[in-house]
Amino acid sequence: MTTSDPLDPTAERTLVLIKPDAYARGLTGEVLRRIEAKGYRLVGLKTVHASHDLLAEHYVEHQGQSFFEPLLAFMSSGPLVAVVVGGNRVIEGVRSMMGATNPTAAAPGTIRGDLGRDWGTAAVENIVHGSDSATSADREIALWFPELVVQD
Ligand code: D4T
Repeated sequence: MTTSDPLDPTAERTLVLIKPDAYARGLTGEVLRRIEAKGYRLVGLKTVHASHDLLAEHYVEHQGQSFFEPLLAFMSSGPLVAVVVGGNRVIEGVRSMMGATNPTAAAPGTIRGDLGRDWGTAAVENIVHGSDSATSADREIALWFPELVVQD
């Protein structure tokens, strides 16, 4: 049982995106259920139909890759659910729950391994995003949830 307050702005947080494939397939609840069942807390949550500009900023590190535009087209193809998740070592924990990027290769038991598959599309549709470091989490939370960022 964690003793830290997940709404404490100094507690570790990560950004999770429940991607448009999962939203369209009605899997939002299942992904949230797994995160909550693991013991993490939902700090902020919203349904967003993301713009090309927001997604280009979110995925800026992939600019120039062949999959960049297909990825943005997929991610803006319908609503997604953006979630700030809190808890000790939550960044690492959510990445572990997600499984490998390629849903065919993702281990059974992981979110991508259990719920995702290859649909033969130009961009990998893999159910969920989670920040990969504390630096990424801070940047991504500021992008998707500016209202949660505490100014110094
Ligand atoms: P995200 O960022 O969505 O949590 O995924 P990962 O951290 O697991 O994977 P990533 O940053 O390498 O890729 C970001 C995003 O791009 C899609 N993608 C990736 C794709 O469509 N084609 C590709 O060849 C790769 C490598 C999937 C996830």
